Amino acid sequence: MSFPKNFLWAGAVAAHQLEGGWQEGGKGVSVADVMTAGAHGVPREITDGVIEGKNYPNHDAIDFYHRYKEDLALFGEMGFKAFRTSIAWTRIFPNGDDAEPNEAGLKFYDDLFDEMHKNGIEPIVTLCHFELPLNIAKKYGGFRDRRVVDMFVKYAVTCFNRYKDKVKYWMTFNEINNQRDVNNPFFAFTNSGVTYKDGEDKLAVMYQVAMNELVASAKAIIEARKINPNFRMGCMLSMCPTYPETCRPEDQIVTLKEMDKSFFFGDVHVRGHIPSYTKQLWKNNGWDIKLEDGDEEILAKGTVDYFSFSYYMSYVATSIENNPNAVKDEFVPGVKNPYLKTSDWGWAIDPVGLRYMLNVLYERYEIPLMVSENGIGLHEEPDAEGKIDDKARVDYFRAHIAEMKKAIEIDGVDCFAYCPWGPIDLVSAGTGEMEKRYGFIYVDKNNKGEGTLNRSRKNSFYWYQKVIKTNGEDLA
Ligand code: BGP
Repeated sequence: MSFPKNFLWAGAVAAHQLEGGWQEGGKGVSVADVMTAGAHGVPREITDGVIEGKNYPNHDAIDFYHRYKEDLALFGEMGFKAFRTSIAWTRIFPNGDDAEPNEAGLKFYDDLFDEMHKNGIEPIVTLCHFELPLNIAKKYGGFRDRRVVDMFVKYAVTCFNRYKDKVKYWMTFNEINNQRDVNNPFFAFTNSGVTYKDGEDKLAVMYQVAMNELVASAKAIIEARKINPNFRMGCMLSMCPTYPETCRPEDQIVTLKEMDKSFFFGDVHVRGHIPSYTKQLWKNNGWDIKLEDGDEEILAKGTVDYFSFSYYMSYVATSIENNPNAVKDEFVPGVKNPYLKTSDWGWAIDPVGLRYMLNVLYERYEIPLMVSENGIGLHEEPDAEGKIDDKARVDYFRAHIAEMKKAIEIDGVDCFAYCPWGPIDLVSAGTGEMEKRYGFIYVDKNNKGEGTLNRSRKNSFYWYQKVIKTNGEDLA
């Protein structure tokens, strides 16, 4: 019993959460650059442009822009086979609608991917990870506007052409299904550059925006295959398995419908057509979701080669209104799971849910799977000797990897890569904190932005190094 021989042990990050250098090399302002620091229970503020005196943690982040050589060497030391990062759209097309790409931005990623290869690390690249050009959000209302589809495709094609010999694994939109929650303005803005207007039917807008993105993704994938037939093209969804609170039949229906909100995105990406349950939902609500002539063929042709997903937690759904067990958290819907502990940020820790999710996805789609994010945010301080014994992180990963192993070895799931989120401490997306730490590598920087930015190895660094070295056999 073992992991496949060429299993990709990796790590995952996103440009805006670690690069910094927000105005360097001709970079434009992204949606991430106008989001202030928040905290658990304190939403990040989305400001109208960059306002003097506010704390925007993504502007400098952990300065990977200048320190990537040191960081990649550390990932190489851990034995990474692959590393998932994103290209900041605003480094390539600073405003999104520029006629020509920005050479300095293209050059930065040339150097970055070269450096990965030097360290024996295969790049896995997300094209759009919560970092659309702000200009697209302001001038076009984000992906509400069909013209943005072609802007994305132009950006994607520019990247495919430039990096066709350096990058094999691509994914189009990060956690594209987050926007299904229309009540949290964070998701529409980060996913699609959308701000809902007072009085509009948010769900109708969400489905239109989602369709525009799904068409953009499919178009990009069709173009990618012309540029290099060896590319492996993927999607990326946030998958939180939802369990019914009880065996009450009504709870099963609510749970099914809850999962369908995410499966809609996966079904279009993988199966290449809009599922019947979604078409019916549009019809029942009288929503006129517009597609252009030829879109259905595009969706059918531009399907993905692999399905990637982030896995952090599971949810619980209930059919009971005003259920007293409801969780009150902006990022956690539903009711509490009495069988699971939660992290300091209220996310249920559920390793078995990863095995369950891998099974559900593989049975549904029958294409290779990648766990493109998994990890736990912890409060951490170095001890008197400057060391960090992050046992809780090791426990978390040990349990999750063990369940992923069962999915592969016992259940026959074809999973080819595992990317712990934030192998190096970085700015959290949801709360904008530095001190929600995910890394195997500690970065000396606090929520106020103070610190030396020095990197140091936590205990989990050596543990993950051993896991990779033994191809997942030694999890002790
Ligand atoms: C996912 C995002 C990542 C990442 C991660 C952890 O939603 O794809 O960008 O940040 O979650 O979330 P957070 O940073 O809010 O702890």
